[in-house]
Amino acid sequence: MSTSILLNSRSLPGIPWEDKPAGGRDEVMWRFSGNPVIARDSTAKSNSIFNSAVVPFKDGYAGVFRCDDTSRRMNIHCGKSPDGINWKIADEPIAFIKSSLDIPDSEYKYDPRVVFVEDRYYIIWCNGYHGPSIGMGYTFDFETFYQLENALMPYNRNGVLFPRKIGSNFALLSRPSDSGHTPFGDIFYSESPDMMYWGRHRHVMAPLGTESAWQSTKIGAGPAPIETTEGWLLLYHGVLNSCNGFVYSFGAALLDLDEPWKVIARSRPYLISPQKDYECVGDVPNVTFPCAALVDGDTGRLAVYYGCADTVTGLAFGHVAEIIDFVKKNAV
Ligand code: BMA
Repeated sequence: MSTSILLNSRSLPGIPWEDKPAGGRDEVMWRFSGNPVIARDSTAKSNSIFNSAVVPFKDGYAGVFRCDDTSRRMNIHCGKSPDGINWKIADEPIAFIKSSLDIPDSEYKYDPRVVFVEDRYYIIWCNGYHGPSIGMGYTFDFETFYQLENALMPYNRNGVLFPRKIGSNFALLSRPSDSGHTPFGDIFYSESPDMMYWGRHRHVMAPLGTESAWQSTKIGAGPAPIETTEGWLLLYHGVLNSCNGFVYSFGAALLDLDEPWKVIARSRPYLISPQKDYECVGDVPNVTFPCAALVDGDTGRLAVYYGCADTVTGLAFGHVAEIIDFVKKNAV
């Protein structure tokens, strides 16, 4: 396996990993045999833990987890793990310190992403402010958390930062939406010099038609894009509107390194779709929703954390080089 295609990925020898199971169909991504890796009741009051973000931290891992409680309030909690598999998630939500006093209170928080950029871990989430908007905060140590101004106005979801500046600006993907369950949605790109004022908005990708129906209703960025010599590898979810409601799968695209709103290639087939019981049965059936990816810069191993049926968290594995190959060979 050539691994030289990864750029700026640190070595992560302890990445959660299982080899591809022998036999069966030769799939590009395969699931952890211990799925779901995080159960719905892993905190004292959680109804469900899903659509959550994990990063390497110190000798292990830290994360920000979407925990809906038994009043079905949506919030985000901090968690730590020595191995990325066994997690201790705080019973109480993160108490953000507002970086300026007039930052409005959040009505709710959900679907976090965590991305290390320059000197700190940024947290991006769907923030309740007269509807869903793009909330933003940071931490240095996963002990103290600071909340910044909302990056974008409502209605918007699926805010995902790039792990480095593009030119001299921070860069963000997002998915403008409506106040409800949004039967449409394209991915857009924005830049900011200071993490406060965002502009230079560019269109990245739209849903596709019947030739790739898993992504025919709406799409949204998943984990932070992964930098490779072939472009930014972006895992993203796509939604199909069936007679029984939305079905969330995920696939991958390659974006231009210098102008990431330019799509180099995009896969027609999905990588993972809801097929296992824990992906098909839960509070919202038929959802696989990736929010985080760990990469080992030495081996090119990839471990993706994804929400399952809006109830539990799953883990799936693949090799970056094979996924890129898959995207190119099966490009729309
Ligand atoms: C979206 C968000 C996600 C959720 C998905 C499927 O609008 O609410 O958190 O996983 O719907 O229910």
